[in-house]
Amino acid sequence: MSQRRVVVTGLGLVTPLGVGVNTVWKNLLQGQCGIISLADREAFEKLPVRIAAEVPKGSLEEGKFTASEWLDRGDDRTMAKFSQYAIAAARQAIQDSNWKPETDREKQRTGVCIGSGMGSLEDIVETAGSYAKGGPNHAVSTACTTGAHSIGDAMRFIQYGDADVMVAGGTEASVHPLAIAGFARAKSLASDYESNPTEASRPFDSDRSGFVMGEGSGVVVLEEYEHAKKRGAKIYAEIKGYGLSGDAHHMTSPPTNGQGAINSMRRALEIAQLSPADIDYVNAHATSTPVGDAAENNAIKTVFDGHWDKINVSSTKGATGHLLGAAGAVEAIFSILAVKNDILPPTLNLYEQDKQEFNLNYVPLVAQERKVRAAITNSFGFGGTNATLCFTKV
Ligand SMILES: *[C@@H]1O[C@H](CO)[C@@H](O)[C@H](O)[C@H]1NC(C)=O
Ligand SMILES: CC(=O)N[C@H]1CO[C@H](CO)[C@@H](O)[C@@H]1O
Repeated sequence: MSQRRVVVTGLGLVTPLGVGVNTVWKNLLQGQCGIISLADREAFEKLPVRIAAEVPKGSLEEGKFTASEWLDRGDDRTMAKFSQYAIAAARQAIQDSNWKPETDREKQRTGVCIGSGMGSLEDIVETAGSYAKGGPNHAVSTACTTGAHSIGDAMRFIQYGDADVMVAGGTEASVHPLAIAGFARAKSLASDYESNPTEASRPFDSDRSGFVMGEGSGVVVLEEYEHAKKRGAKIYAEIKGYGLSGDAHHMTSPPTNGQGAINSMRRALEIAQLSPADIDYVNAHATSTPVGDAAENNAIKTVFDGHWDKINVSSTKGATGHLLGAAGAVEAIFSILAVKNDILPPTLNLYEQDKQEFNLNYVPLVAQERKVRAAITNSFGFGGTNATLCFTKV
C-alpha cells in the first residue's frame, strides 16, 4: 500500500516553562526550569512532597496563562483546568497552521485526538464531595491516553485516509494534593528539594531520586503532505514512525533491561523505515527516577548498539517536570523543534553520572547545535504503555 505521508504544520504549548511555543522553546534552550516550591500552600502542608512544575499565571504577553484570554466568558470559571490548557494549546496550534476549514467536506476531513492521563482530580474530588452532601451526580475518569498515543493514532487516521488534518495532543492539570499524596506513596516522587526546587528533576544524574509532577498541554496539527503543500502551509517536520508496546511487568517499575522500551523504539524505526544510524537525537522519557532512567538508558544502548557515540540523548523533564498525560505531546513538540532548528534541548541538573552505565551523550546543562536529520521521542507509562514517535526533516 502506498502510504499517505503526514507532516506537522502547527504547534501549541502550555507548560511550566510558559505559554506559547516561542516562549517555551527559548526558556528551554536557556536552561530555565519551571519547578517551584508549594511549601507556602495550605493544601499541601501535610504532604511529604511540596514541589511541582506549574504553568505560570499571568498574561500571554508575558508568556503566562490566564484562562479568560483563551476561553469564552464563563468557561474560564467553570471549565476544568486540564481542558482549559488543551484549548489554549489547540488554539495556538490551529492558528499556527493557518488551517481554516470552510466547506463541509473540509470540516469532515479535520479531526481531533486529544487525551489526558488523569482528567480533573479537582473536579472528581469536588464532585465526590457534593455527592456526599447533595444528590445524584457522576464523575468518570478514563485514564491514560498519553500525548504520544494521541499523536501516533492521529498520524494513522491521516495515513489511512480517515482524515486530512488532525489536531492532536495531550493535556494534564493534576498538581493536586491527592495526586501528590498517591505518587509519593508509590515512592515515585523526588522529595527533598523544597529549598532548591529547580534541582529536583535530574534525569540520568547519580543523585536522581524521583520525578516531579508537572502540568500543561501540547497540541500539534498533523496534515497529509500533499494537502499541506497545496495550500502552501509551513511544514515543521514529517512524522514517520510510531511504535507501541507493553511489557506487563510491574505497576510502577520497568524490567531493568527496558524490554518494553526496546520494542517500542524498534517498532517506530521499522515503521519509519529508518535504521539506528539515521537517528541523530533521542528525546528520552527519563523522568528522573533511579530505576526508570536506568532501564531506558539500557534500552537506548541496546537499540543504538554500535552508534552510541553518534547520537545525542536528552531528557527535557529536568526543566518541565513530568507532565504525565501531556508529556508525550510536549516532548514530541520539543523533538519536532530540534529537527526543524538543528538544536538539541539540554538535560538540566546532570552533573554526575555513573560513567560505566550512563556512557551516552546526554547534552548536559546546555543546549547544543547539531544537524538533526531525524529524532525519536519516548513515552512510557505506569502499568501498561510504551510509545515512541519518530520525526524527520521533510
Ligand atoms: C552530541 O553527539 C556528538 C556525537 O555525535 C558528540 O560529539 C557531542 O559531544 C554530543 N553533544 C553533547 C552535548 O552531548
Ligand atoms: C522502560 C519502561 O519504562 N517501560 C515501561 C513500558 O510499559 C510498561 C507497561 O507495560 C511499564 O511497566 C514500563 O515501565
